[in-house]
Amino acid sequence: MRLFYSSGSPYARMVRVALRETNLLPRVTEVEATLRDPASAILPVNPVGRVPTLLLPDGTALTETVLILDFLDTLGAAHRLLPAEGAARWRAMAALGRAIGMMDGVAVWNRELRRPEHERSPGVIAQEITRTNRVADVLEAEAGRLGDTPDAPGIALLCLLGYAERRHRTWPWRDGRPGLAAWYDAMAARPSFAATLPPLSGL
Ligand SMILES: N[C@@H](CCC(=O)N[C@@H](CS)C(=O)NCC(=O)O)C(=O)O
Repeated sequence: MRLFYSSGSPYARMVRVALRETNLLPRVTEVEATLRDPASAILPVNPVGRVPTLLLPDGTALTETVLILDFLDTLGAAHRLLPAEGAARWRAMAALGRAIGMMDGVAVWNRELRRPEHERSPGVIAQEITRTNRVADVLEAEAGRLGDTPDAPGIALLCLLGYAERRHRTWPWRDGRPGLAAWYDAMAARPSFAATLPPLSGL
């Protein structure tokens, strides 16, 4: 299998951390790919052109982080990323969906900031700041319940906050959120996280 990723992508990092936590990395070749580029190595296998893309041996190209994380659980690793069934599975999916929804908001906010100033939408930025802080405040209120297991929801939240630390520092996410910050600092020490550190950006 081949995983197409870019080093700055928090979504691709979720899959890269999961591959390390499940010890599935030896079964996957990680391929760094360019984005928004007509010559990108992703395009011949996936016209969507986004990372993460996981190319299976039969040529199926799985795109979308949640689908890929769910697929990894079918490979028989001892460490599962999501419960196999029942209410626990849907609770974990809900937590994962919430982290991804928050990540989507941060990604839109970040994309606006990368535009020339005269092309930015103050309305979109304000909307995504509100969304992001709203979810972060709920997470802070529930921080005592965040476990220390690197399951799919935990990995997604960790990579989201890791993105805020390295590539979206305009958001002072730690302010007023000591529980979330303590959880992040403890989880960020994991080797899977250190091995996938994104480059710093100017934002
Ligand atoms: N919904 C997708 C989002 C993935 C995504 O937005 N990836 C970005 C990098 S962070 C990308 O590949 N952008 C390139 C593009 O939009 O062409 C997922 O969950 O995997």
